[in-house]
Parts: sequence; structure tokens; C-alpha cells
Amino acid sequence: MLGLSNAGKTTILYQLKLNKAITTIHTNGFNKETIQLQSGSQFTIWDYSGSLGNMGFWSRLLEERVPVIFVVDSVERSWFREARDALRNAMMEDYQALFGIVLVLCSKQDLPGAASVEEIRDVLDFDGFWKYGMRWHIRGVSGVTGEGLWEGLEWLETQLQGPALPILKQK
Ligand SMILES: Nc1nc2c(ncn2[C@@H]2O[C@H](COP(=O)(O)OP(=O)(O)OP(=O)(O)O)[C@@H](O)[C@H]2O)c(=O)[nH]1
Ligand SMILES: [Mg+2]
Repeated sequence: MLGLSNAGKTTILYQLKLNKAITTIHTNGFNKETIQLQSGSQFTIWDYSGSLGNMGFWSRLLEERVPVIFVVDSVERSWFREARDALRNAMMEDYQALFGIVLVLCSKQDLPGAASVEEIRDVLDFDGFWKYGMRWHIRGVSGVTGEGLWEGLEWLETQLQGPALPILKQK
């Protein structure tokens, strides 16, 4: 799970794990929790500090080709482009990452003035990546109320049950 600092990642992780909103502090390093879905599937989610985004760390993670949950703060419109560029740049550094699975969660939808999913989708503009085979899905969520989170994970589960992603021999 990646996203800029303060996006709401840790709040989401513990809403999924504990079914309640916890008080968070800025994450140093990462949190890791295993989440059980109703279907019986499990997801182990690594919630990385947003401040790791600038250090080439995301692109190294993307090389592992694990699915990405990308959290965007729906209230901070001035950061939408920065969030988009951070993920895009990390993906562009590794061609294989363009074949990945990305679940975009537009957080803090419970707050007044939160941007709509459509507004955030327009800024992210990931549609161009479809041609490489990237599969992505975007939805509005709240880590405080839990809205939308399970539906997002169910989408991810469906993707992972599909055919394996193509493996390229070369970048
Ligand atoms: N109202 C509301 N506030 C939220 C929500 N999610 C997070 N917050 C608040 O936003 C702030 C940052 O949340 P975190 O979950 O710590 O953010 P983070 O993405 O883990 O940040 P880093 O660990 O710094 O990368 C906290 O004050 C949260 O209480 C939400 O869905 N609704
Ligand atoms: Mg955090």
C-alpha cells in the first residue's frame, strides 16, 4: 500500500484489521497486517511510510510485481498531481510494473469538500497504461467509516484469481 504522507494508509489498514478508526501517527518504515476476507482469502498488506516515495523505493517495490493499493487523499487537491507523478515515475522506471494491478483508493470521502472519484480519476489519467495491460480500479473510501474498503479488496481478489500476468524477459 503506497501513497503520499497523510493520505490515510495506516487508518485504512487498521480499519480493515480492527474494524474501527484508530488514531495514527506518521509511519516510520512500514506496518504489516494480514487481513481476512469473507471468502476465506487472506491479504498481507504492507503499509509503507509516505516519505519513502521520494527515494526510488517505490520503483524497487514495483519490480516485485505485487499488486499495489494506491491511496490518494481526496481532500488535498493540490497534491493530486504530485501523487500521480510519484506513482507514474516509479512505474516508468520499471517497464514490467506497467503490467501490474493497481487499486486506487480515494480516501477521506467522509469529509466535506472531498473530491469525487471522477475528479481524481481525471487527474491520475492512468487509462493510457491499459495498452500495456495494467489493470486498475478506482473507488472512494473512508478509513474512518470503512466505506468502500472491502469492495476494493474484493476487486483485487478477483484480479488475482484471473490469468497470471505476462512475464517479460527484458525491460
Ligand atoms: N476524516 C478522515 N480522516 C482520515 C481518514 N483517513 C485518514 N484520516 C486522517 O488523516 C491523517 C493521516 O492518516 P494516516 O492514516 O496516518 O496517513 P498515512 O497515509 O498512513 O500517512 P504516513 O504514515 O505519513 O505515510 C490522520 O489524522 C487521520 O486521522 C478518513 O478516511 N477520514
Ligand atoms: Mg502511515
